[in-house]
Amino acid sequence: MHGDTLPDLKSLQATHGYGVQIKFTTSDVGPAVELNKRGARAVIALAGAQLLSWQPEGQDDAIWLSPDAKPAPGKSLRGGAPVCWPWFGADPEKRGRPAHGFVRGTPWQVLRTKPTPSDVSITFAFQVTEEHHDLWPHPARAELTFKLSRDQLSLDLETLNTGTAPFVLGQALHTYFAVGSIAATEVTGLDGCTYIDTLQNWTRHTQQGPVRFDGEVDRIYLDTPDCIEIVDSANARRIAITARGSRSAVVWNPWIAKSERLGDMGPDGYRRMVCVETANAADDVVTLGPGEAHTLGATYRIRTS
Ligand code: TA6
Repeated sequence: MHGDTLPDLKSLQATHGYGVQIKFTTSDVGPAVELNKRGARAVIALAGAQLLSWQPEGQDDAIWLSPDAKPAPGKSLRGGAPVCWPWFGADPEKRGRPAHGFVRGTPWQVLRTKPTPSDVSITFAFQVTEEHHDLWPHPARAELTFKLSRDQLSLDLETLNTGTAPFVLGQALHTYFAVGSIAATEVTGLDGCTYIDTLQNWTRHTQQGPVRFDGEVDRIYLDTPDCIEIVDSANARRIAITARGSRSAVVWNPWIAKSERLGDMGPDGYRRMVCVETANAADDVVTLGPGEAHTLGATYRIRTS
């Protein structure tokens, strides 16, 4: 898939659709694919292969999407799970390239779909080509697989270095989770971790206890454990995040002033979301040699006990 054209939904349905389990459709925010499995549902925008919604069986949506989300070429929708690749955050080379890389909001190719008795999956691909050379001169391919089962959703982002020189890869699954009230939300599992506080001049600190929110939080946690949990007390549920190929995680809530600057968080949107991003960021970026591959993965599961 090259250029900015999105594929024809009819041909995608004919090639990759599968009854109610895999349906290509139009959504309020552009062409998307809907996955359904044993009472669970996920919706993914074709632009940027951006997760928009995930409802495990019997649960309300666990993904937050701004009511003001508007599609724009090369930009992600506010909310869902934008893919930050092949760098996280501001342009590491300070050349004025877009923050969080250049694959958000651009069409990814649908590579394959696969229903099984217990789950349904779809794989998207992004091929770096000559047209991206000014942005990123390294031949590479990214493949993002979503796998939905009754009570879990997995995202696995594999990067292959198809060139002849090594490159440094930074990335994140920049997921906006829905919570009942940010003031009654904690993130656990990070106690004792070092974090870089981007709001305190990128200085390093040690996390004491759960992460709580009474203002803007924008931190990159390092040497993170496999499992982090969002304790959503207002909804009497926890969202368990199990990471793969990652030892860093970003925790972000824009709060009031930043939400106003962003302008697309919707009225008081910050109260009902928290980003916990499974990443390879800061000290945790990955160097890929020619022909080498790395997978960044996350599995989400709701716990109510
Ligand atoms: O992951 C946190 C962060 O880097 C914040 O600093 C904020 O900029 C957020 O990402 C959203 O970035 P975006 O480019 O989507 O507005």
